[in-house]
Formats: sequence, C-alpha cells, structure tokens
Amino acid sequence: MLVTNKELLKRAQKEAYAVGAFNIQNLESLLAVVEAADEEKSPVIVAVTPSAIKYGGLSYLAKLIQTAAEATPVPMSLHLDHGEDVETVKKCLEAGFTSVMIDGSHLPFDENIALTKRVVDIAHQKGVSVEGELGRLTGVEEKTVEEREAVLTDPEEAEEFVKLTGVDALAVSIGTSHGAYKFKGEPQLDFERLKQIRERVEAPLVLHGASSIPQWIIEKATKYGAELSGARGIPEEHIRKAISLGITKINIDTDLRLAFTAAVREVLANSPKEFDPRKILGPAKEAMKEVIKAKMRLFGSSGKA
Ligand code: PGH
Ligand code: CA
Ligand code: ZN
Repeated sequence: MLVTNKELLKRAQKEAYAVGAFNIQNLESLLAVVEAADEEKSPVIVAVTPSAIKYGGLSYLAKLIQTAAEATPVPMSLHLDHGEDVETVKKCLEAGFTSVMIDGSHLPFDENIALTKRVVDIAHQKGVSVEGELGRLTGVEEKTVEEREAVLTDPEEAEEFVKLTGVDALAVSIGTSHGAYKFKGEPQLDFERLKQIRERVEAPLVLHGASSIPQWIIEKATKYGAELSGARGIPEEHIRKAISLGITKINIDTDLRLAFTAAVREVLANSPKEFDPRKILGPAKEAMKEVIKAKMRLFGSSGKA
C-alpha cells in the first residue's frame, strides 16, 4: 500500500520507533526491500536518489516501486532522497512519488529556507510530504565527495527552519556521514545536540549516513578480494540511542551496497563456471534482504505494519 512519509513517521513518532529508508537502484535492491518488509511486517520507505534515477530511469523505477506497493499490504512510501532542485521534485511528483526530500543543506540558511519553502508549497498541493535538511554531513553524497568540515545542526536554527518552511520532517547533522568511512577514531555522535533539537522541533527527525558497516560483511568482501580497509560505521547501540532521543527515519544505503558486493564476490569466487545472472544476483538480493530485516528489528519497526 502506497502512503506518504508523513503518515509513516507520525505513527513511528508516537510509538517511539524508526522507519528505515532504504536506497534502491535496480530490481534486486527493490525486491530485497519489499520482501524484507513483507516478512517483517514492517512499514518501509523506498528511497531513490537523483543518481539512481539517472541510472535506472525515473519512470522505470517509479512504476516498479508502485507495482511493489500495490502487491503488498505493508505501508510503503516512494521517496526522493537528496533532491537537488525544483525541477527534479516536479518530475518526481508527476511520476507519483509520495514524499520528497529537498537538500538545500549546502546553501546559506536563508537560501535553504527559500528553496525548501518553494518545494513545500508545490508538494503539499499534491498531498506529498517534504523532508528538508539543515547542517552538513561529510562523506560521499551523490556526485561529490564532501571534504569540507561537517557542520552540525544548530538547535535554534532548526526550530526556525521548520517553522518558516513547514517541512514534514527534518534531516539533522549530529556526526554521521555518508559512505563506508565514517570515523577515523572512535565513533562519536552529538546526542546532547540531538536532545536540544528534539526539545525545539516537533517534526520527525531524520538520520542520514546511518549505516553500521558490519565488520562481518567487510571481512567476507575482503576474503573474496575487496579492498575496504578502514571502513567503519555507526555502532548499533548509537542507533538505538538516537531512536530513543527522537530519530524517526533512518537512511541506509552503504550497508546494502556492501552486502551486495560481498555476495557477488563470493559467488564469482566459488562458482567460476556460473554465468546465469540470476544465480549471481539472487544471492546478492538475499544478502541485502537479511541486512534490511535486521535493520527493521533494530529500528523497532518490525511488526508495526
Ligand atoms: C543515506 C545513506 N542516504 O540518504 O543517508 O547513508 O551511506 O550511511 O548508508 P549511508
Ligand atoms: Ca546534504
Ligand atoms: Zn543521505
């Protein structure tokens, strides 16, 4: 069943769990998300970035996800992740997305507000919910590697941003980052800041860059030839704590990419005579699905559909 993020997150906020937003780019990653949600009876957000749209085609991806949503009783939203401009948002609205993110986090405060407000005006006319972002994450985001220093979200600005834009959800920066290399030393998140934001902002809060980079996946990928030394993510206890402090949507991409890569490498290494794509990508889908199911249990969304 296709629903908006607003609907999913309202209930999550009330019942103090988080809904996972999983990035997909192809049939296998979508099947992994949908099958996991079905088996866990979990609400779920299917997230598509502009680069995924460039890779898979907007209409192909939208229709695949809509087909998946019609076939399952679990509530599912079709979400634009890291939308960069009004044009992209408009195209996604035409294609039937039920939620969009406009990422103006790289802009000066006033410009971020103006862009986000414009998107809210357009999207709300269609009943579609909007996520904005304030504060800047480091790491790999879409086409660019963000090498500038991270800017953590200012609680006072967050309150003003939500008030002035009318966003339905706010992505915050508290020390997470995109990609597989999140920390050089000990993982550290600014929970005090999250608390302060929560006190000032009623809208559901979103955690990007939240992959845990499970070491067993890194070891498996490495065993079959991958080079991923230094990869490190957000420990699961940090995720639990973030949820207890009011995070209601959690974005996961990198953990799925790693699970996919490790599984493909394993098949190719162990079955050199195999050349049926289904025998290579099937296990990769299963590997992503297991990771997603574990996230749904960690986030507390299992059984909530
Ligand atoms: C994310 C994903 N997508 O919008 O924020 O973050 O790289 O930690 O999976 P990860
Ligand atoms: Ca951003
Ligand atoms: Zn993100």
